Amino acid sequence: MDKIQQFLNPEYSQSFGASPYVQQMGKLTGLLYDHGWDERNGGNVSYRLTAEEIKPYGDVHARLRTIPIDFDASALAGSYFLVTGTGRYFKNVASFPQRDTGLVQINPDGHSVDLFWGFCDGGLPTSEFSAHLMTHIERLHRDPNQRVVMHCHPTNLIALSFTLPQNEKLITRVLWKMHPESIVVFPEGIGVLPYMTPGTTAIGSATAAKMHDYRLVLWPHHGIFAAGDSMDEAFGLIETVEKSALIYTTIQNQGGQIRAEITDENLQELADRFSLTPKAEFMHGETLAQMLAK
Ligand code: 2HA
Ligand code: ZN
Repeated sequence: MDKIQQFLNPEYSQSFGASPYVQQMGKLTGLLYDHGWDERNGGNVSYRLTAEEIKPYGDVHARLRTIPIDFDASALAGSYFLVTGTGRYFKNVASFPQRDTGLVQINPDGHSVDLFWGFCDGGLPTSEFSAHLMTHIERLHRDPNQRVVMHCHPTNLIALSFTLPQNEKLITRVLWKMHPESIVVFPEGIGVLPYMTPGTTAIGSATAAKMHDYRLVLWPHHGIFAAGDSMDEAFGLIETVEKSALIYTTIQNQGGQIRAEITDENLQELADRFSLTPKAEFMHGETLAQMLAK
């Protein structure tokens, strides 16, 4: 079908800007901003879409330009991503989606993407696009429904990366013991990288390697990466982790002395009640009082 036929065919007449995908992107980036987790141009989100899903929209079928990427994403060849733009402010995305987000498709050779919608002022995908795409590749091996990668700067979680040892077992157990929801929402725990320079393929591949075992990866002193099968799932993972980190901060503000806690037995009861298989080696260890005394 040529472009004029496409334009005249009512089946292809909807505008992608009005699609639920763009609407959700605007809503969630706004919520991330409202929570204070994406100051200025902080944060980035990518949302994998299929050819079937974008087909009904009339304004996404002409290639606008080709954008190089600095690693081999051929494992995602043909996939579409609605992605936030580099330097764009999350507080603005809902009002200017066609400027601050773009719909791209990964080219067969994996070294470039074609832009089909958005970035209308010449914009480019997020500086963390390699970390996003590598994470999508890794998570798709674990979960064929993998859809969303979300990065943001949750304040209490970042603070905790300065005051706790950067140890996956210890950080996971502290977060699990802050609130019963935590182990239910992320029974596999949270991956922790060393501090690394953002926007590099090195942090991208290190993040993706952690995504083999986790859906949440802490970037110490910087923020978090979350992967999920929907916007709600990725956002929900981050919300739950940050709520636990807020309780940790509040405990410190109340003097930090632990007099009672969610025990390892309590964690096991939660696992049994919700039929979870938490990471076994994280289920037993020091008490919260011992962990926080260091
Ligand atoms: O997009 O958050 O990590 C800005 C960032 C980089
Ligand atoms: Zn960041």
